[in-house]
Amino acid sequence: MEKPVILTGIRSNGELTLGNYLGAIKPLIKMQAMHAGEYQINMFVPDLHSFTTPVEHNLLYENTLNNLKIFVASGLDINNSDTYIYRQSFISSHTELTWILDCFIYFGELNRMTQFKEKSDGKESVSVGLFNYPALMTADILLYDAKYIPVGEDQRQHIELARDVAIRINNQFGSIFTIPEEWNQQLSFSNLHQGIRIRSLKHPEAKMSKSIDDPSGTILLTDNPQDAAKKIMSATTDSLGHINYDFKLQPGVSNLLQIIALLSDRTIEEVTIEWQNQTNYGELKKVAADLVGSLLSELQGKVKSIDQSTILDKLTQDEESMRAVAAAKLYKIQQAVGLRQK
Ligand code: AQP
Repeated sequence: MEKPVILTGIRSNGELTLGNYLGAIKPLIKMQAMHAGEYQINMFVPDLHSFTTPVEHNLLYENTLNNLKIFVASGLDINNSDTYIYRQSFISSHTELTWILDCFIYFGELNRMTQFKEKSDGKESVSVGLFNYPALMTADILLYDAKYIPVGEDQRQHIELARDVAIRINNQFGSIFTIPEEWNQQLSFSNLHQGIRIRSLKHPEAKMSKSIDDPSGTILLTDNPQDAAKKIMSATTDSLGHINYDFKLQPGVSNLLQIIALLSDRTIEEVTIEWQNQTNYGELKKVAADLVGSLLSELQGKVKSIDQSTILDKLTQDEESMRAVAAAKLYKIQQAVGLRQK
């Protein structure tokens, strides 16, 4: 029997942030360590998704390869025979399936997506690509029959859409797609009680994001560790004067507790108990700054030692394998909708 698939991707629309690392890269690497052998792991770069918001097009190709280096430096074992890395645009079935799915996804569904609303808010012109982002993501997931998709909380609605669309198509045409697990199952598979959402250090009510211009609120994985520590030391907190994990009342403090828990591999409960009712925000920031500084120093050291040609060889090999898998799935749905003979 084929192994169940775990799939995740990160756009290369900018430099990766601490939010990407804690919300997507680290959970995937943990999963690889826990489940290699039992599951197939697809770690891909959605390079087509990368310009649903404006990017520096002359940097996109290199950014994709740099991101892959960061995954490897973070601990992704690309020599593991169940792990595949690939670029979305190198497998044309992704875009072909998207068109078919577009005809089974309702306008209202895409129009309700929080990410679309947030990213289009206040913009004079918004691309159709941004609107259709979740349909392409649904294709990314369904082409490979992915069951588990470890992503941050911000992607929850998109996973739910992929699940709804798989159910809708299977109901109409028979069993074509594997149905991704429900959100709560996704969380328990990652050993989480709730989705991870790292906030901006300056504006802790908003998520830390690579496409929003918020330099003092965002830690880039390429930041100099001393500069990153300074950003944490000047993070926005509050004037309540005690430390509690409560995103409504104390978003800045809670964000720091969350960063500490994730970087020290402890639960948020353990970290909260340690700090509960303490009053020294400076101490809390210092602990977070030290952990982030160590992460960045270690990661940046490893990135330097990674040989790009090994990554390119692995990409070429895996893209060929995944092209065949994706084409076979595409053919099934083409037959179902009447584009190919049954
Ligand atoms: N702040 C965050 N906290 C937790 N997880 C996060 N992710 C992103 N930001 C945070 C997770 O990282 C993965 C990358 O997703 P993406 O790059 O494909 O798209 P995105 O969700 O739009 O991520 P970004 O980095 O915030 O990009 P921009 O700024 O362009 O929107 C996903 O698993 C996401 O959940």
